[in-house]
Amino acid sequence: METTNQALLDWVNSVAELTQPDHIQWCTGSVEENETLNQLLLDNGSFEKLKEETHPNCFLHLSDAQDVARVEHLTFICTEKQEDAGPNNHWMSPQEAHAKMNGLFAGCMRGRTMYVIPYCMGPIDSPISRCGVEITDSAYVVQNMRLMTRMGTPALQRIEREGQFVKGLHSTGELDPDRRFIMHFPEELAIMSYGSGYGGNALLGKKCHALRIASYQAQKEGWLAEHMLILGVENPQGQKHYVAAAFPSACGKTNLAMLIPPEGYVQDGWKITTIGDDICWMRPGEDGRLWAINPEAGFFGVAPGTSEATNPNALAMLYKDAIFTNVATTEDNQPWWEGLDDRVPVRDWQGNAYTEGQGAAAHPNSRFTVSAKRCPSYSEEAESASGVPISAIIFGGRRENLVPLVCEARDWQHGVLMGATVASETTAAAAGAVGVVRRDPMAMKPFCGYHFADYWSHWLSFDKADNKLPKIFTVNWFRKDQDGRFMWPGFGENMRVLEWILKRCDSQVGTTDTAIGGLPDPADINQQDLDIQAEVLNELLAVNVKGWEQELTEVREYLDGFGERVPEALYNELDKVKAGF
Ligand code: SAT
Ligand code: MN
Repeated sequence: METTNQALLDWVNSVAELTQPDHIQWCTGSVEENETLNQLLLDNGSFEKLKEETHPNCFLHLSDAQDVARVEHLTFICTEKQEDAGPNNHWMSPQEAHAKMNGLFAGCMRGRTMYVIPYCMGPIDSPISRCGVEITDSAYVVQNMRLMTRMGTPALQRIEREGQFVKGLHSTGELDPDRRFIMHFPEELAIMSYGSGYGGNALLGKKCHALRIASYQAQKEGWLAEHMLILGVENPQGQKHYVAAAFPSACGKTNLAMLIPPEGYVQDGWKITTIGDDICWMRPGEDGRLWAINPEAGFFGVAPGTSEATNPNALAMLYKDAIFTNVATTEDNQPWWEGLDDRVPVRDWQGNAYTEGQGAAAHPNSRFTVSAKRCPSYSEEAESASGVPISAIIFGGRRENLVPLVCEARDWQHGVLMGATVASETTAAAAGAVGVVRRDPMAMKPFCGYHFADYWSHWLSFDKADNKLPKIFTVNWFRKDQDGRFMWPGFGENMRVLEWILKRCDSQVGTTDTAIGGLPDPADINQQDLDIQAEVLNELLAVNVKGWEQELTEVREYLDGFGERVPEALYNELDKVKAGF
């Protein structure tokens, strides 16, 4: 018997009966297990070894060309009542979904090994953490889960102590897009995913558990499961603040989480530490502040654009013990992607010979997987059982126009409206058109496991007298001028905006109050060594009244789309903004 938890044992047995694997392997997380699976993946061609001298213990995985991103149109929330899933989700009844999935899973692991991966999302000893078990027939998934979660024996022991776990069943199936579904059963704390081996579709601890299922649990239990990075900022006086920031996929969360401040800041003694780059679970502590953990233990980051200039910390962690998915390779078999450097790769992400000028060599959503411990800026606080107290929450998006560089909400309620209505241009992280503006509330559009209107009510419910809630801000690093050039330098220079935000948290600077919120006086943004013209900064911090009136009309229509469940408070806030012009 592999576990003392009867429910787990029964479930594993019933899955084996359904899927008919040749072997069942319970994953312990041991070093030998890691080595054996790497060897197996090398032997069956799923892994290729990268150059050992420059990239020890690094592997390349090239996926099926049709399986390179999350598939939102095939992702379902299966609640008993359709309205509980909300218009923000595709819905299927649990009965229909189970029938469909049981059909797909029947006998699908014949000739394969079924891996049972107990995992813990968050530090093993944290009360905020939650456990799950993923069953999969993909050794690639096991190796990614090993880097992304705390998996194996310690997680199983916690499950045996607590009795509770999320059940995730995954098979790569035939990788046929017509036989691909990602089903969530929040009421059963269960996930079933078939037909894809790609990150967010297959590493079930990540978006499926830590966001879709966890957001549902969080609403019932009074906490928040969010698509946010968490970073620590230490000022020259040694005071530490923690910031949580929500951005849609592939909008620079990893870069912001690992930011290296401009030279002058470093000399003055500013420091940024990384807690997480994608997911944040937070709850009010006894002191009324929101305390947050990163439920993950690794990074599944977008490779293209990652370079010595944009994210030196990320680059530093990618020379050892990493998995690269769908990147290109150089002549001497090093991983390569657009934006890394000016070498020309010889093989593209599909394994074909590549010559210069043939377009992108790495897939735009190619990824690296690496343990967080490899990151030079990774903070010890990320392992803290109590989490870290959050001083500021940031909502961001990718908007060429209109949205200012930074703007502060008047209060929590206004901040919830800001978060609920942020929009962003779409990226390659999801299948579908790139560059289309869509509203992406709290960057949770593809990840909220229930009705958005109920989610906003849940956010509003934290506004209680005893809570000392973070201040809320919006940011936009992506404004462009008439010639299509970025107006703000971004990356490390975003430190200047963070500094302003923290000064606001400590009441050291004021704001210019406008209808849309509090904007900085440009003089309060540190411009030392910054190459930006005064008019450009002024424009980044200006309110385009006409543009905002149009935006507000669209925002109202958007809220209306969620029907009667939309909290009145959001409409009141919207009226306040409108009345402010
Ligand atoms: O969904 S993934 O976790 O694979 C990546 C992302 O979209 O953030
Ligand atoms: Mn993400």
